Amino acid sequence: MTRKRVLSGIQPTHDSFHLGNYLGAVKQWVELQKEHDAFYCVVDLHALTVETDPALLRKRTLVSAAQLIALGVDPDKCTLFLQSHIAEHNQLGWIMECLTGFGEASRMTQFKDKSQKSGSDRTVVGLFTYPMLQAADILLYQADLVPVGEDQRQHIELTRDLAGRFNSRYGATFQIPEAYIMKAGAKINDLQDPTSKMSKSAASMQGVIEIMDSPEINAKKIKSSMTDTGREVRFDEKEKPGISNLLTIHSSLSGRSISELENEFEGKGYGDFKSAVAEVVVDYLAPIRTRTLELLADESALVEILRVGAAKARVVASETLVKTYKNLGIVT
Ligand code: ATP
Ligand code: LTN
Repeated sequence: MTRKRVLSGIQPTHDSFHLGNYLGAVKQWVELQKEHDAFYCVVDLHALTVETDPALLRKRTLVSAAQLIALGVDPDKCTLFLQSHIAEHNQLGWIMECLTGFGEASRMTQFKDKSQKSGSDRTVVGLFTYPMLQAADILLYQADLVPVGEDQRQHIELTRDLAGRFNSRYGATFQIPEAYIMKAGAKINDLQDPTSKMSKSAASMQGVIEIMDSPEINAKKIKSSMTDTGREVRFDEKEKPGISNLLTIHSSLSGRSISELENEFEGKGYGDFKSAVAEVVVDYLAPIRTRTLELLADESALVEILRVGAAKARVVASETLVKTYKNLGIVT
């Protein structure tokens, strides 16, 4: 039986991934590579929709790739590459743009939210066409499954519509992909504002655990996380959002169930519990940070890993593009 094909991408828009990115996304990537034919890319071209200093883009692209590897994305088990290394993404992206209605693209909520925030003069056209490039990322690899967060569901729906539209106009060309929406339990909240998701665009980073932060900083952030009322360590998202979030974090990293943790901390205070969570987080992240720094120290070896990944990706991408061009009537 052939393995199902998986594709996902992550933007290199920050100096470090946070715990939400890991538990909500990358951890699933690591799981899926075991039984699937997985393609994972750092979508550096998508990151150009936000103006970034060139040195910073370069650094963030490499640190993203290094963190993925340190977190367990294994270049020997999956195909790990940079989007910009495969020109076919832009080539198919244009075709997707020619297939998408203006109104259809205007209905994308991520575009509406982001463009509203910056105003039309500061919104680039690339932000508008972002979902069509994302569709190309997915369809080039004939992906069956696309692991993403809930916020990406609409983009995957658009990708499915575009693939279906192309196939019915020009003949069977693309696999229709399915969104593989990660489980709700994997949503990690901000430590200071535990009713909002942990996010790299948070107003303050005090509630955000970053993989590349030092163990001391991360331990401190957990110990000074927002304290709920009461004293009991119990999972109750309404009454105790802070403690519930910490229980989710502990359980996801230690592999122990929430009820086991509730029993262990029965009769103990929040202070003891926070120290235990800090220890679990620090013990888990410290080797990952060290491994990321090691990978970054040998930049040419890291770039070589990405080139090898790109060579594997290119075989599939070019085959799909040739088929697409032929079906469109482009002389090849
Ligand atoms: P922003 O909050 O600025 O939109 P982000 O921190 O959500 O950015 P993205 O680059 O959009 O980061 O997300 C990368 C991946 O991490 C996505 O698949 C997203 O669903 C997931 N993710 C981000 N934050 C969380 C979180 N707090 N809990 C679970 N998953 C998350
Ligand atoms: N838009 C996604 C990132 C992304 C992606 C992809 C995800 C770009 N191309 C292809 C899955 C498949 C995001 O913002 N999380």
